Amino acid sequence: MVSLLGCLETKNESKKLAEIDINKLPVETAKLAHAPEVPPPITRKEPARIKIDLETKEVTQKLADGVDYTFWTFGGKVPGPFIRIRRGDYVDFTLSNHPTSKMPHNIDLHAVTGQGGGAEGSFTAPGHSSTFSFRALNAGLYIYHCATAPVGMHIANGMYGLILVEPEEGLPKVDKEFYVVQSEFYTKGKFGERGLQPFDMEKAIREQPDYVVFNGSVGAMTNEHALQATPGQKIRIFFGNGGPNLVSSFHVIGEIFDNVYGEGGTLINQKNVQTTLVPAGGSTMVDFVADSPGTLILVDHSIFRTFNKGSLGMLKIPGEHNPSIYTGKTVDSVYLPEGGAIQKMPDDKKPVVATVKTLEERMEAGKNIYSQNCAACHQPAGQGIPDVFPPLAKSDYLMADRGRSIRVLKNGLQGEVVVNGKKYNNVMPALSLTEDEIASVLTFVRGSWGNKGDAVTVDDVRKAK
Ligand code: HEC
Ligand SMILES: [Cu+2]
Repeated sequence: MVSLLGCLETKNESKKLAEIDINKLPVETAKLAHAPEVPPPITRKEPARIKIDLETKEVTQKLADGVDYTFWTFGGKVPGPFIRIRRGDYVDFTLSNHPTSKMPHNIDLHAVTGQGGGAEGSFTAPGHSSTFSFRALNAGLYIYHCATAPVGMHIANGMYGLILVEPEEGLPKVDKEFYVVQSEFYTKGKFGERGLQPFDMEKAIREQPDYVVFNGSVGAMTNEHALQATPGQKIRIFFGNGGPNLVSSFHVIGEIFDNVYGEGGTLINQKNVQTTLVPAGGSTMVDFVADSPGTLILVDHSIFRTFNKGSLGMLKIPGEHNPSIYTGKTVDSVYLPEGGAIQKMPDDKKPVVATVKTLEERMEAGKNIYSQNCAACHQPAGQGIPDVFPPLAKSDYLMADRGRSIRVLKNGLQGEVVVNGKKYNNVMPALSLTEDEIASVLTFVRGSWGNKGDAVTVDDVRKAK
């Protein structure tokens, strides 16, 4: 009964919020902050109309010492910026996709009540902008992420961040707020292997990351980048888990959380907590007082991730070390990452590749490969996006030259091409598909959506140079 009443109340409140005339609201531009910073608390007592501009950009940056990675980002960094609004605010959200992007992107904000959390209204091809608006009906701390297919890949490449919707009365005041997001990276090379590391889809599907990190890279919050506080300060950590796969056992070595806002809701649902569970695509808020000077260590207490994969951050509280609370070995000797080398398993067995034989099997396999690898750009029914991604449905370019279409898939394509009388001048990346996969996907696209081509065999693919 009580819960039913509660539920009805929330409904009525949401209705009231939705009735506020958006044209009478004061207009503001949202203040965004990059991790570990948090924009200041909102002091407004009334809702506002908030303008948010976010840019998606693909950038190559450091993942660990000596290791680079091409991140797909919101705002040029991982995680994307912290967004802070107030319940009842009406948000005009513009997503711009940088012209140098290879991929279309969008945004699903878990704070949005509406189709795809905004994903549908924000789907944006490179060099374009999209705007949609939403009302913040629920307070809480929410993940946002890209939801363009293949969704897992966009998240795995760095596309997530946090949006805080403050309750009308605000959150209890603290002295210092930090923004931390955990996530995993899946690379072709093992942990620490030097150079520019590409994304590894196989490992991502198996949920076996090489890196588990806080704020986008190994060491983003250690040593000279450590978080700083002074003794006695009340501290709040806004903690998100971008995933894409792992659940975090968030713990701060040397502290106890006085308050936990479980799963990023607005209720303090537990006090005096050691480790709190944060689901993938979820969040938490924790409050504690930095009572004792020293270096607190933020970890995922699934502990191999911390010592071998990077999920380690530091919060330094200067002052005289208090040996009755924190003694023994120094931090550096205890927490020196051991690396991933010892984790290699013997792999002397070769995988058995399932061979596709009949035309039906080829079409079926090709359809799957298409939806996972091509649909994000060429669109689910092969219709393409004007000026950016050429159509495959009824494409004269595709159908005119079988060998050429095989080469497009083997090597990628750039420079000007003319498809059905329209010019395109973009980049199609080489997708590193196997010969078998190329045969299947080409058989599928050349035999679908009104295209009437013959099957492409592995032998054809092998011969095309
Ligand atoms: C990242 C976006 C992207 C992905 C993913 C992608 N393509 Fe393309 N594709 C392009 C672009 C851009 C062009 C045009 C390149 C140019 O302008 O030179 C293109 C061109 C083509 C063409 C030749 C032009 C035409 O319309 O016939 C074919 C065929 C093609 N792609 C097939 C595929 C297939 C099959 C897949 C999946 C296995 C795929 N593409 C995945 C972006 C993409
Ligand atoms: Cu994306």
